[in-house]
Amino acid sequence: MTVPRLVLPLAGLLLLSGCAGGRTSAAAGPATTTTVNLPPSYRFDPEAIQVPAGTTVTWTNNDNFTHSVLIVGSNDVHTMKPGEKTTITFNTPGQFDYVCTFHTQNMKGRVIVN
Ligand SMILES: [Cu+2]
Repeated sequence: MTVPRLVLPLAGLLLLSGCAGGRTSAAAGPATTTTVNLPPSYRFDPEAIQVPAGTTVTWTNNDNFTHSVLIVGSNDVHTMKPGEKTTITFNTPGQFDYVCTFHTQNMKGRVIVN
């Protein structure tokens, strides 16, 4: 007996669609990355990241307004005009919340250092 022509390709399609069904959990927790983007408008993306101790994190202001990064509890304001970057090195494990000093109500972020 021969296998009907359509059965094997169809089985392949079903397998593929089964694999694509799972959703990634990008929004569930801090992203593992060393770069934070400031896209238009007024936000840090991703808002929360996690890095190992000793990591230098880079923020890039791709918005059309001046923003800044101020680690809560420090006095070191890192101001970025449109197109500018700033970096902060995190040597101590812990949770570091930060704000944009120009838009403290809207722009908040967090760096978790492991
Ligand atoms: Cu801002």
